[in-house]
This record gives sequence, C-alpha cells and structure tokens, in this order.
Amino acid sequence: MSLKLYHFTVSGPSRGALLAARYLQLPIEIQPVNTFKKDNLKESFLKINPQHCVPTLEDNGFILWESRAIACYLADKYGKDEQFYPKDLQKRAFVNQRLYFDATFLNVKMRAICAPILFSGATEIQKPLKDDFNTTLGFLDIFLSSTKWLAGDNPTVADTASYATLSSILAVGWDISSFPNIQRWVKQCGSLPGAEENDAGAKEYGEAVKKNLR
Ligand SMILES: N[C@@H](CCC(=O)N[C@@H](CS)C(=O)NCC(=O)O)C(=O)O
Repeated sequence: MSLKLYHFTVSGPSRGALLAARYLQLPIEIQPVNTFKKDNLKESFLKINPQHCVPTLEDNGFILWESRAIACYLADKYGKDEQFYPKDLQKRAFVNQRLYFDATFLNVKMRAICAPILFSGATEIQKPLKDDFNTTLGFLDIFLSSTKWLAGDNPTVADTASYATLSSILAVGWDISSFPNIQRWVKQCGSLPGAEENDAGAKEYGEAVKKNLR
C-alpha cells in the first residue's frame, strides 16, 4: 500500500478525508499543500490535480480528489468491515444521503459564511447567512434525534466528513446550544481516531476567520 494525501490542515474537506484514513487506520503519507500560500498553484501540483484543490489522494499512481469520494474509495478498498461505508444498497444509500447533505448543505452554507471573511474582506456575518446555517443545523439535529451517529449505530464516512465541516465553524465560535443532538454527536466525534488532529486544524481555521471579524 502506498498512500499519499496532499493535505492542508486548515481545510475542512482535507481534514474530512484524513479523518476517514485515520478511522481506517491506514498508513498514509501527508504531503502538506498550503493553499493560503498558493502551494496548490505550483506546476508540480497542477500536474497531479488541474483543479488545484486539496485534498488529493495518490494511491500507487491512482489520483483522486473530492474529499468524500476519497473517503468512500478508501473505505471500499481498505475497510476491514462494511460498517464505515456499507455495501448493502439501502444502508449505503442512507449514508450517501447524509454525505450529500454535508457536501451540498452543511459545507456550502458554512463556506457562504466564512469564505467572504477569509478571502473577500467581509468583517461580519450577515444575518440571512446566519439564519440559513442555523436552519441547516436544525435539520442535522433532527437527523441525530433518531440515531446515535449520522446514519445509524456506528460511525460512517458521513460522520467523519460532517465532523470535519462542523468543527471548522465551531472553532469560529458558532453557538450550538439550541441543538442538543448535535452537541451530543460533537462530543462523540471527539473520540474518533484523528479527532484531535482534526480539531487542531479546525482551530487554525477558526483563528483565521476570527482575526478578520470585527
Ligand atoms: N468539494 C471539494 C472542496 C475542496 C476545496 O474547496 N478545497 C479548498 C480548500 S478547503 C482548496 O483546495 N482551495 C484552493 C483551490 O481550489 O484553488 C472537496 O470536498 O474536496
């Protein structure tokens, strides 16, 4: 096995892919790519990933990007059991639903808040964006009212991906006191392999956002 992850600690998607690798206990070489310093635009990286985003996985010559695709690939190829990314059609569909929720709601709305502050000079969080994100958290809280983890009794790729997303905005100081099921889940996620490493990166993300807030 020869796995390399082009990774930036600050990046939520990148941390999501790494959390999956850590959950699966895979030996993985980390190749730092600091997108704040534009390492991702160097010719050597563009040859690997013309879309120049992290995370990017290299598995013995096979290249893959998109954090959730990476997590699913690693689970399918190297998972020792079928729990983390089930093979059963309906169980997998349920995990995928949660995974797509993270990709297309949670992460998108989180970025809508943080990207303008990180990259475009915004100094405050607009109320409509705040309300919209809290609405999304409300859905997540409902999901977690009926299951221990996001898609059942055990952690799946949906949990590692979503935790990477949520930990970033929690590090900005987001208030989740009105979402008891999310609070419980966040605590649980703290015991996932690699959670500490994730949280250190999320803290860097939070600091980067907070320093631009008025
Ligand atoms: N949907 C992608 C998002 C990847 C992404 O946006 N990565 C950012 C860091 S958070 C990046 O590499 N930005 C630099 C760029 O795209 O040029 C995933 O989940 O992997």
